[in-house]
Amino acid sequence: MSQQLLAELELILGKSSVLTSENETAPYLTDWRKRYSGKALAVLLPGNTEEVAAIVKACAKVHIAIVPQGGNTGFCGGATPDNSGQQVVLSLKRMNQIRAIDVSNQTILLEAGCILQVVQEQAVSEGFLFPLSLGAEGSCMIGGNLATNAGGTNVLRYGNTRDLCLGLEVVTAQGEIWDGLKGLRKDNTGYDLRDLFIGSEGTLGIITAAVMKLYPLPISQWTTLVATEDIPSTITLLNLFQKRATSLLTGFEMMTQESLALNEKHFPQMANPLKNHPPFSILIELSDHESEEHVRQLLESILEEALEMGIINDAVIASNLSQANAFWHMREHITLAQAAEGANLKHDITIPLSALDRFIQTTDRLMQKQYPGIRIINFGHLGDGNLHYNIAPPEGVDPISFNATNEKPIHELIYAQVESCGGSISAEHGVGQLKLGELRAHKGPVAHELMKTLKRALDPQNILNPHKVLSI
Ligand code: FAD
Ligand code: 2HG
Ligand code: ZN
Repeated sequence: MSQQLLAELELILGKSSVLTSENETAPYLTDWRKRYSGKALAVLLPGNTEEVAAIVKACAKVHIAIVPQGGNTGFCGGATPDNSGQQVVLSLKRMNQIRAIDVSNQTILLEAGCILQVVQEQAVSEGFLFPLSLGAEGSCMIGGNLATNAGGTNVLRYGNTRDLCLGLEVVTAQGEIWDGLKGLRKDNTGYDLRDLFIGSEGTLGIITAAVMKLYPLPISQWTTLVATEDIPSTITLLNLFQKRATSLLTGFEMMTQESLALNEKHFPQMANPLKNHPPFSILIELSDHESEEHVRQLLESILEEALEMGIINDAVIASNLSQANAFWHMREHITLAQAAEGANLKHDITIPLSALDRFIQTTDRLMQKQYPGIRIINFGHLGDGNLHYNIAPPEGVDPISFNATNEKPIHELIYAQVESCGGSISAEHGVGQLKLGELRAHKGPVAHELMKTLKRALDPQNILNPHKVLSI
């Protein structure tokens, strides 16, 4: 049966786009963190939407499950097949055409396999900003960004991927093509199908193309690194920037002393320019459409006010683009420093800003009490209330054996605090297979059952990315 399917897939795609040998398929079978590995009947590389539809029809006929994959940078194992060797991985990487830029509508129509950085660069070359920005932008793809509703560093000004999307083209679990690419800013014709597919992590449909919003390119961006003593003063600082800079505030990122110490251990060239290793280093970006002078003066004046209020101790303003980039590299390298240090436990959470201090104080205390010497690598998009509250074992302890014993109770401890503070267990990375077990408790039985009802209705054979997000 498998041989028959492979022959049919080769007819649809051509032999060279059906990968079956071990060395060709290997890069698609393990995730970025090297936490999940699987096997696949084949890795398929369709070149257009009709081919995707034909693949789904062929697989549906023989009940073979399909795992969609973009850049394979996801953190929750959503793009990795199981171990049965009976699933196919469908990589969108060959579908990487930017189909059109509509200058009047300020939109870009592109295929799911476009690499995010290529989209950003294309937008700039046409005088626009495509604001989605994240550390993996050199390899993640727009279809993956949509399927995970990715966040990143510009969310507090432009929203997450969902907010940037005006339309989708999707191949359904029956192999039908839904053309929802009108790109309208208003469309109240019943249920919002677009929003259903965004963030569904390949479990409801395969995204093949999208219409995304573009924005005017700012004239000038200014970046500063600021030292704060504690979370309450950091939030007062955020509120001050929100009040005085309003929509000019495009980034507000937090890095703890421990996060930057780990960075410096693995990347000594990335020393914190702020003096005396402050408890919190805050990276703030303003983007202006008026003039360089206007934004610089505004930034200096807000920082002066913050100093007078006693909510910051020190500040460094990037004097040129390369210094601003160095600040951003420092922020983005924390993930890489953690990877270099060894396996770690990720908690990508959101907490209402009003409960953030309580969350950190209580959780830090409980963690240290329960696991003396534990390393809490806490950083993230503080402007969105989104913490990457990551955990590494005490210095010198083997992470693999530590995690084998302690992963579950650590997740439970942290997620209990997230719940009690009214937060979410996934701010931006999604659920995949990593948080499958926790989702039911977190969503509550009614929401969880509604999700299952949708999944059964749209994919009754359960062939689209089964056992990801939901286990049915
Ligand atoms: P993949 O990893 O290939 O897939 C992710 C999920 O989407 C899987 O479930 C897959 O089945 C599904 N999928 C992929 N393509 C499609 C499609 N066309 N149709 C349907 N389903 C599909 N994430 C953030 O949100 N914010 C960050 O700041 C951030 N920073 C990161 C930094 C680094 C260094 C790394 C490695 C990752 C980071 N991520 C971040 C996580 C990751 O980059 C995002 O989740 C990204 O959106 C995944 O895109 P991808 O193309 O790699 O998707
Ligand atoms: C970021 O904000 C990413 O840099 C990665 O979401 C977070 O490594 C992480 O846990
Ligand atoms: Zn993040």
